Amino acid sequence: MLCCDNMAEYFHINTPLLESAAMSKHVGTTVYLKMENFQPSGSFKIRGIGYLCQQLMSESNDKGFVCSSGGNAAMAAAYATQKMGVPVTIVIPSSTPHFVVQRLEDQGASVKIVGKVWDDANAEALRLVEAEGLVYVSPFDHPLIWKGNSTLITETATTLGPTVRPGAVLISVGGGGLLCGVVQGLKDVGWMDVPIIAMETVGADCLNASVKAGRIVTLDDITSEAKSLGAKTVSTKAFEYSQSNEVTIISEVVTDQQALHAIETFLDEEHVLVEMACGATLAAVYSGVVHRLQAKGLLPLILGPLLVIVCGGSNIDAAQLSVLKQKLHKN
Ligand code: PLV
Repeated sequence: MLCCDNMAEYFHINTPLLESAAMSKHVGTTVYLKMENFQPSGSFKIRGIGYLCQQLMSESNDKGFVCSSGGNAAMAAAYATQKMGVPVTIVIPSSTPHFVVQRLEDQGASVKIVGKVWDDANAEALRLVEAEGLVYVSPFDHPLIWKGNSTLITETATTLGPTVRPGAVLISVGGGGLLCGVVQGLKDVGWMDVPIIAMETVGADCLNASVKAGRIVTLDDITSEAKSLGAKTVSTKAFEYSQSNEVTIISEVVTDQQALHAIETFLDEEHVLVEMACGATLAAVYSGVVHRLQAKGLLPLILGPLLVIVCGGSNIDAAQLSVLKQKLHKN
């Protein structure tokens, strides 16, 4: 479905903001879930990627776009380009589940599987830009993506109304496009004092490693099963925000087991299946990260409503969930 604002048509929808009684009980304050899993393409990615594709449409000529992805940016790019009638080549690593390839092809995208992790696929996408003159679509690193992603927060502020202000925002971090969008959205609505809890998994923790080192570091490998968080290097803008005084970003890491436990609990309690990348966010509630931050004095003991960005993700189905259970419960 295409929606309209007063300026232009865009591809994302206004998603539900649900109060969760079960999660509120876990964390001891009201929890609002921003249900980005309901977006066309299955994740928040359509906000930024859809907006970027629209804005770059005139540059694409008849050659089209090339998008590197862990899976969800690809789903968004395939959706947007199909609506626009522009060809797209998607480059994904072998770690993206095969059923995603089928879904991308069903939407008319040409799919190339290159390398083991997203950074390998991205190198091939950049080569195609040079060799074939395709227009590059990054999954997270572009100001237009951040602008598109910022609508998540402006939309939430409109839904909550002027009297409600979150105590904190919980998100996942891959390359940092969601983080940059959320910071921009907080600026737009005057919520810059609202802390962001930026979640990653062990082995896909490029922001956390950089925050600890005080400089941008590149991970040797992606060892987490949360492949959609698997950028080896965080974007410069996201790192800069983590170091700046204008916004509070608390970088936290959970294990794959905690992320898996979170998606299982979310499925049981909310009846929604999301992927591991989103499980990292949810684990902050289910595995007590928020409580720990309160105990350390990094968050107030009496915390305002927690805004949880349910980023969603298509790299999961019942069979994939069983595979993850077997892999991770053995360890
Ligand atoms: N996934 C990107 C990057 O992968 C992609 O290509 O799909 N939650 C979900 C469900 C995601 O798919 C992603 C990013 C994130 C969170 C993190 O967003 P980011 O990259 O903007 O920090 C390698």
